[in-house]
Amino acid sequence: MEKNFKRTLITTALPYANGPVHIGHLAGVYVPADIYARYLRLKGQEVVMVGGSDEHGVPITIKAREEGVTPQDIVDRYHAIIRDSMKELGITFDVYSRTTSDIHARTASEFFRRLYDNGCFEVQTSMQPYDAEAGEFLADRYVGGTCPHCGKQAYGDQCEACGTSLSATELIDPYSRLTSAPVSWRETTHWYLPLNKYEERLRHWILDEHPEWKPNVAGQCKSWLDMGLQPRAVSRDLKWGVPVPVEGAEGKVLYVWFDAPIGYISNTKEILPDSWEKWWKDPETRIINFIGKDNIVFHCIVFPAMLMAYGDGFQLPDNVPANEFLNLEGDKISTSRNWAIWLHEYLREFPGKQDVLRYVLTANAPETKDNDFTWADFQARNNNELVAILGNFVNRAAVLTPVP
Ligand code: B3M
Ligand code: ZN
Repeated sequence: MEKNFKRTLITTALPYANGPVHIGHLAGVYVPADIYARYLRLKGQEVVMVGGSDEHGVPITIKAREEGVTPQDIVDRYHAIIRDSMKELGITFDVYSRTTSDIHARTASEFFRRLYDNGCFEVQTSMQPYDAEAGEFLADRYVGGTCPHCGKQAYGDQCEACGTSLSATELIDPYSRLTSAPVSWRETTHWYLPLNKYEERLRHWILDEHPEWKPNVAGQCKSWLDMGLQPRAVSRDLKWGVPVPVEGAEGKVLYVWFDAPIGYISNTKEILPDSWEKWWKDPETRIINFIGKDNIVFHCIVFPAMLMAYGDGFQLPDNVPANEFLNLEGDKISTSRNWAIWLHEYLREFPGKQDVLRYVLTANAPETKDNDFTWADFQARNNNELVAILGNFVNRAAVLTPVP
C-alpha cells in the first residue's frame, strides 16, 4: 500500500558460505537490490543495505565433511571470497557480515529466549533418523535411500532424479551417508513455532494489505496459507550452529532458517549499535527483502511469524521482491555439478568489466519467469548495445558538443 516512509532498509538474502556466489545469485538478488539502493540514494533518501553470509546449517557441514576440514574452515574461506567479489562488482552494502559473529549469536539466542519465555513454542517429541555408528542424529540431507516414486537413489529431503520432495521416513532402505550404516530411529525433542496461530494475521497482512506484491510471491504465499500452516521445528540435533539457549538442550542448535533471517537484525546492529531499532521498529521505515524464489516461504511466512511472536514493535517487510531463476546455456545452475559462472572467476577473466556483467544480468533479469544466460547473448549485448548503441551515443554527444 502507498504509505509515506522516511527511510528504507534493504535486506538481501544471505548466501550460504559453502561456495562462491554465481550469476544466478547476482541476477536474482544482489544486482536488483543494489540498483534499488543506488536509486533511492540518488533521490536523497536515507537507505541502509544489509547483507552477509549464512554460515550455519547442513550445507556447510556437508561441504566440510566432503573436504575433510572443519565447518569453520569452510565458512572462513567462502565468506572472504563472497565478500571480496561482491565488493569488486560494486554491490554497495552498508554492511556485509556473517552469522558466525558474536553479535549474531547473542541476538539469535536472545530472540529464541524471549519466544521461549513468552510461551510461544510447543515442545514435540518425534522419531528422527540416527546413525548408531557415528553416534549422531542425521539431518534429512544425510540420509540416502531409494525413492518410493521413481526407484532411483534419493536424499532424505528430495529426490533429484524425479524432483519429488520427500522426508527420510518415506525412503526405502534408508542409510546414513556418513557411515553407510542403515538408519536407526531415535526419539528426540524439539521446539516448534506454531505457524498455525499466526495464519489469520499472515493472510490479512499478505493478501489484504499487500495486493501490490509480485504475483509469483503472492501466489506461493496463498497456496501455503490455503494448505493450512503447521507448527515448524526451530531446533535441530547438530553440532554446528547457535546453541539452543535453554537448559536440557545440550547438543541442539537453532535451525538455520530460524537464525539466518535474524542475521539481518544482527548485521544492522553491528553497524548501527545505537540506532538500529529505528530501522526495525519505526513504522516510518520501509523494509524490503530481496530474495530468490526458493526463499519465499521463509521470508513471507516463517520470519514474519517469528517477528509477530517477538512483538516489541518489530515491523514486517513492506515488500518481498523475489526473482525467478537464471539458467546457464539452457541448463539449471548447480553448485554441486559445478555448472555456473562464478563471480570471482568472472572478475579474474574480465578485469574492469563489472558493468558489462551488471548490464547483461539486468537486461535479462529473471523477473517474471526463469531466464537463460548464454555467452552468445553476453557478447551480442556487449558489442551491439553497450559498444555500438550506448558507446556511439556518448561519443557523438561528446564530439558534437560545442566547447565554449
Ligand atoms: N542461505 C538460502 C540460500 O542461499 C539461505 C538464505 C538465507 S536468507 C536469511 O538460498
Ligand atoms: Zn524419485
